[in-house]
Amino acid sequence: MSSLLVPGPTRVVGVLNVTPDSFSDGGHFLAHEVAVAQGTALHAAGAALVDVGGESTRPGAVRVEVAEELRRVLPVVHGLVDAGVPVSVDTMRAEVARAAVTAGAVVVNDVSGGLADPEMASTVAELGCVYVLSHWRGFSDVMTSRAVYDDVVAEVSAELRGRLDAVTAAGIAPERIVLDPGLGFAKVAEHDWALLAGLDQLAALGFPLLVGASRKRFLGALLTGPDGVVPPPAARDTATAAVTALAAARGIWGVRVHDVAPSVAAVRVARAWGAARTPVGAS
Ligand code: PMM
Repeated sequence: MSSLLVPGPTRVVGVLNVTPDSFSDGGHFLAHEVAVAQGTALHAAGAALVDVGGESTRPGAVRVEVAEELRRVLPVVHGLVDAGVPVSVDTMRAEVARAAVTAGAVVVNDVSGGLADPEMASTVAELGCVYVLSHWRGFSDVMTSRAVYDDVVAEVSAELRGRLDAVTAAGIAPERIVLDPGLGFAKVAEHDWALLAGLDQLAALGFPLLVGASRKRFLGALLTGPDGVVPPPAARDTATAAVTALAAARGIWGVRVHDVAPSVAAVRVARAWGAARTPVGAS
């Protein structure tokens, strides 16, 4: 088993988007050296992994060419690997996954769960790295219209099960897989909350879980003031850390966040709380 997946406290995965248009940090880290410095800082703040992405997945985003995605991501992966930072690559493309893992990335984080690129599962199987498989129902241009469920937790579980069967049939070792409910991907706020509340049901699939709530729309909606003003993404970090604390208390494998330090603190709180708990009735 990869050392990344041995049981332990909830890992904090730092987000590093090298895109001009990601919803919360787009355009901030376009220069490669700035991106490497930011990734190194996320690691120093306690991120177990830094997740480098070169294609925005926000609703309505247009796809980038593979050459452009490689141009954005690869120098940053190289720079972080050289600096000793464990790297994950956030991509839906097998070609980018292969290049990044060859450059030293240890995780492929595919928000499409292998659906966007038919070569992804066999490529990851061959690379032998950890694979984050997310729940997904379509690219950014159609995902909002596909946010329709009768029982979101049951349907996401079943669809993840289907993807697990497909990617393991393509050769990915089950012990290298992490599942992610894909908050915000073909989901509206009520779905995101139901999935967070249903983490135990998702855990019953038998795989480590990663949750990416950081700065997402459902937190913006939650924090909207009486004046109707939705706080901007960067003003949602405290709420993100609260999600981390609650998710860590459920014992999940990891959280993917933009602002690492508050989530590292939240994981510690959840751990200390759990360790101090005495069974009811114990003297
Ligand atoms: N969310 C975004 C991008 N990548 N990867 C995983 N595994 N889970 C997520 O929820 C997720 C992701 C959304 O965009 P962002 O990079 O701006 O947070």
